[in-house]
This record gives sequence, C-alpha cells and structure tokens, in this order.
Amino acid sequence: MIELYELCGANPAHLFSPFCWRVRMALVHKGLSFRSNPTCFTDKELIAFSGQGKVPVIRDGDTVVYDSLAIFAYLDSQYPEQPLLGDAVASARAKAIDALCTSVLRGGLLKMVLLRVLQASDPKDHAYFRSTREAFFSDTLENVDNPEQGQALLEAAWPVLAAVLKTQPYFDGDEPAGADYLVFGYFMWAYTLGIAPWQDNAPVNDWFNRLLNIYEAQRGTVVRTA
Ligand SMILES: N[C@@H](CCC(=O)N[C@@H](CS)C(=O)NCC(=O)O)C(=O)O
Repeated sequence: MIELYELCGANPAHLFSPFCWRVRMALVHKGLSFRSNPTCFTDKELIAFSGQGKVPVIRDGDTVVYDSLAIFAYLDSQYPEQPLLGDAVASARAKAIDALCTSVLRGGLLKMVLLRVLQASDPKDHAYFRSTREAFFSDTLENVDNPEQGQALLEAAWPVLAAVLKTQPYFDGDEPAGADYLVFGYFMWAYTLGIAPWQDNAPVNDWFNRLLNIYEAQRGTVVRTA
C-alpha cells in the first residue's frame, strides 16, 4: 500500500497543505489505497528517508517520491489507468499550469491563511513556523497577514478561472484530473483553514463544490478550522 506523508495541524486529522491536498486528490482519482502518515512541520525525522524536508512524500514499495508534480508524474507512470496528466508533454504543461495558478492564487491566499496556519499547527511547530516564515518574508507574520488585502488580490483571480469554467465543468474538460487538483490544492489551503473567499463567484464556487463532493463521497467530511 502507498504511504502518504502529509502535513497536519495539532489535530492529526486537520490537513491543510495545498500540495498535500493535490496528492490526496490524485490518489483518490486513481482509486489507489493509501495510508496517511500525518506529519507536523517539525517531524523531520519521519520524512528523513526521502532525503529532504518537505511534504508531500510518498513511499510505494521501494520507491520514494516527493514534490506534488513529481508524484503526479510517478503515479501516471506506474498506474496509467485514470491519467492525471496524460501524454508525454503533460508534465511540462503541468508546470506551466502550476506556475500560473500559483501566480494568481498564492499571494492573496497567503495573506488570508498565514495566521490561521499558525493557530492550527501543533504548538511544538509554532516557533519553527514563525521563524522560518518570518525569515522568508523578512517581516512578522502579523504584518504579512492581511485578509482584506488578500481578498482584494484574489478578486483578480476569479474571472481568470471563471473564464475557463464557464465553458467546461473542469479545467481538464468534462471530468476532473491533474490540472483541477493543482488548483484545488490551493483552494483546500483556505477551505480547511475555515475560509472560502471565492463564494461569490458562481462558476468557481460550483467547480470547488463539485470536487469537494466527489472527495467527501469517498473519504468523508473534511476537517476544517471551526
Ligand atoms: N513544491 C513542493 C512544495 C512542498 C511544500 O512546500 N510543502 C510544505 C507544506 S505546504 C512543507 O513541507 N513545508 C515544510 C517546512 O516548512 O518545513 C510540492 O509541490 O510538493
């Protein structure tokens, strides 16, 4: 059985990493059984076998793969049924989609979730999370976190996503696949931390709810910040 190492909060069932959600969706998409290994930010010893310090990581027999896009490509190579990316150029194309959805979504969402991640994290992670992120931003978490500014930044993202979703139900066409999960992971970052800043945008909200329903029908209700 595939082992999935994924980020968790103080509650091991509270999963909020966008990249880990991509992989969880990919495994459900392929109908592969997997065992979750909830991993706190500072549980580095749990993933030391992968030779790096970030999740998601999967272990499939003797094979270890980390990075959500690399895991998509691996799953397609080993389990070609229900492709995530599809043809030979698709890994390169997925990088472009990843970069585009990151550029329209990450900055705004970050300003909305940063303090929520801190609050949801295990207390043993607090000092680590604060010091690594404050070093990255060269600013305090409290100064970077700004939900109103985040919401304003995201207003530019919804029409871009809606333009596609007005003409087709999923980014990958009639059925969801890899491109949908790349974007959905970012949405789950917000949703699992208790916010849904796209709710006023019908095509985007409908797309999100369709995917969430597919997931929850198979795996049960997602744990969220109250
Ligand atoms: N490019 C990687 C990014 C993975 C990543 O940044 N994971 C975060 C969780 S969202 C992490 O493990 N952070 C550990 C840390 O900050 O120490 C992917 O797509 O999987």
